[in-house]
Amino acid sequence: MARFVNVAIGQLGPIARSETRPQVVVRLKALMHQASAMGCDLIVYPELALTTFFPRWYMAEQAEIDSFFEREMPGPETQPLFDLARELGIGFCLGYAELSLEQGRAHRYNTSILVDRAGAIVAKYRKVHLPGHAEHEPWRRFQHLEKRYFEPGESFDVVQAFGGVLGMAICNDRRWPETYRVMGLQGVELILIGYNTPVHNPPAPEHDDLSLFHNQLVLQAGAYQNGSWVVGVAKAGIEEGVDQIGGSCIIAPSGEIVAACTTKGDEIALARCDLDLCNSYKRTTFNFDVHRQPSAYGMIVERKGVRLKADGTLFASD
Ligand code: CDV
Repeated sequence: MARFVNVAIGQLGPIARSETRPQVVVRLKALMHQASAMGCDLIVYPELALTTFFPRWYMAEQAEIDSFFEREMPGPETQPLFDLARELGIGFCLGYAELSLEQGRAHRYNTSILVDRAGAIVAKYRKVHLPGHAEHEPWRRFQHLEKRYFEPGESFDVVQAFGGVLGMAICNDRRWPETYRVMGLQGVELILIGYNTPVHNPPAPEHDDLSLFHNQLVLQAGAYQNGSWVVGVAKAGIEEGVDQIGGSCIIAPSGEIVAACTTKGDEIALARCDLDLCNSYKRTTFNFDVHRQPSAYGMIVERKGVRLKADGTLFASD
């Protein structure tokens, strides 16, 4: 039996700092209605999709920081999205800032959830690769304080859902091959990735002209090298004065882009993802059991950063 999942990109345009959760949920619901009319099974929203991208500001008061976090999911303001999903029989993937109380201590994560067609949360992912910096750096045109406001997540798990093996990653994770490979080793067939990517990279402005290219490059490589579908979804446009890339797209296991958004606003693009298209890649070129050589890859987990030999010329093995 064919395993098709009709996946919709639920790209968002900018969210102003003054925009409330209920106002954003109205936009998310409008996208869900459009996706439903197009025969969608699963709609994917961006990273931190309920508020403006708040790590761009240094905030000293924890209460102000916490105003961007969700203490429950669904909560009263997000419940209408879950209700609509159940009514329409559509699943969704949603990024948000999670405040979780664990043994009396508060923990804050940059999180995505996968919700099934019945409105039940079937998987939660906490962003592993947190970019940016932990201290206020006033020389930047805008801050990127994810390392200050979030703790990193700990794993890339996959889940059986929508008739296949699904995984999630968030924004900066998509630039790291380890993200895809850890899920690839669990047989992932569909990877859902929301992002907020400013065009301007303060520490490396020479990359600015390449930001859309780098987005496609890593999403396409991750898909092909692991024989998986990949869905990349932007929060795009000029948000509080910061221009964020669009470039939302769906990539087949061949590495080809099969659907893409064309604006930097709220927009749907949809692809019929045949999960069985993964098979020919997973069984041939990227048959891990046959071709991988893990004994040669030890440094990947033993070493965090680059180590040079004392003469500085060659990579050393420990
Ligand atoms: N939200 C992100 O993770 N953004 C990063 C930016 C800071 C480079 C990204 O990798 O797109």
